[in-house]
Amino acid sequence: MFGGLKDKLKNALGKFSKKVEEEGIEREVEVEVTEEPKKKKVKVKKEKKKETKEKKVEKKVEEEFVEEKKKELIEEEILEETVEEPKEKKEGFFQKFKKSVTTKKINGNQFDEFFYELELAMLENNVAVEVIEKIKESLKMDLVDVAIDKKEIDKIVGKSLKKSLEEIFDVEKIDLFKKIEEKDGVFLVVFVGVNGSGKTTTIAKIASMLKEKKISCVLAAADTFRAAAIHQLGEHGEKLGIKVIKHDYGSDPAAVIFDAVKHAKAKGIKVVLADTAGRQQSNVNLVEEMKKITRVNNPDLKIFVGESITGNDATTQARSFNEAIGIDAIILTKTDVDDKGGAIVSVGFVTGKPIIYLGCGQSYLDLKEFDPKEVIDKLLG
Ligand SMILES: Nc1nc2c(ncn2[C@@H]2O[C@H](COP(=O)(O)OP(=O)(O)O)[C@@H](O)[C@H]2O)c(=O)[nH]1
Ligand SMILES: [Mg+2]
Repeated sequence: MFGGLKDKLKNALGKFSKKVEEEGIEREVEVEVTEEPKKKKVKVKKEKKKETKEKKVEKKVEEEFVEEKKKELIEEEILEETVEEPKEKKEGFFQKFKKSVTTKKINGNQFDEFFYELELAMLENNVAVEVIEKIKESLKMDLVDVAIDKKEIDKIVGKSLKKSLEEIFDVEKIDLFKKIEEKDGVFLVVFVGVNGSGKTTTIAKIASMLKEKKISCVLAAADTFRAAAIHQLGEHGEKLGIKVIKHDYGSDPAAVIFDAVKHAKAKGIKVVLADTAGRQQSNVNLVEEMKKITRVNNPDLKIFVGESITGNDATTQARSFNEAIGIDAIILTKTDVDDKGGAIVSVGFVTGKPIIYLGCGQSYLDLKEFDPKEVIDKLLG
């Protein structure tokens, strides 16, 4: 994951910083810098604090006792109540001193020119245009017409990029297992996505996780468009020892899911995982089918499954499914064979929906919880 994008980003970032350094307008200024005192000093202070902490407890008990007594005396009208003046604030922990630095400044035109390389690297690695624009705006805010310490250019550019990636991944999170636990009754998850994106395999992976956590489930073979799909889910069910509810090939998928939920209710089963057919997302019949499934069964969660390696296609598909039926979360598969990683960076931002898991292989255990921090570290590390 990210082999290509990581290298290209690093390269482009290096060039960007170098250009700012070479072509930015240079001037020397005096700035006020706030800095922590040397470590040794901090340690001594901490130890001192520790000592006073114990004393403080004693003091507190004493003060509480005095307060108690005071109250009694006030109540008995022996003492007049006095209001204590607040103590003056202590001086800050940080010290200030002045230092002379050589700064660089770049204007908007220079920025656009310098950013081009970075833009190209992202485009080549399937990062969506919206995401590139967002990164561009963030970097611009941090770097254009701002005096940057010449020695810190690399660091500042890297930090700004990291910050904008954090913002890009900042979509509302979903904890699948917490949601299941919170639901009173059967929890229905419907998986949608185009053919071959990995829906059936992902369902089997999640079923395996549920089994591991001792949460009962059944699978609904609602990809009735292809006989092989029903068979494929059946095989996973057999391997995992989990029941699969199926109808004949060509039957109504909404009815299959309805039956699976009915079965789960009757048997006290907690979760239903429903597979669906995936022709192209633009296919009108498919969209109508998805809408009917949603209308009839009112799923607790609609998860879009997309192939990470298809890059911008996965992003476009996610957007289409979201517009058609309103997805709640995303799982990207085949990240083990995706060297670019653009979809991982883009799909959540474009849809406003969280990626919850990444598929990273073909075995049941190859499903990783999505961790934006880890992704950012991998990308920029
Ligand atoms: N390498 C890899 N292959 C995967 C992953 N997820 C699914 N696949 C493979 O992708 C192919 C299509 O998956 P499938 O679940 O049938 O897709 P569906 O048509 O959406 O149900 C199968 O050969 C899977 O084994 C993954 O995370 N990594
Ligand atoms: Mg399938």
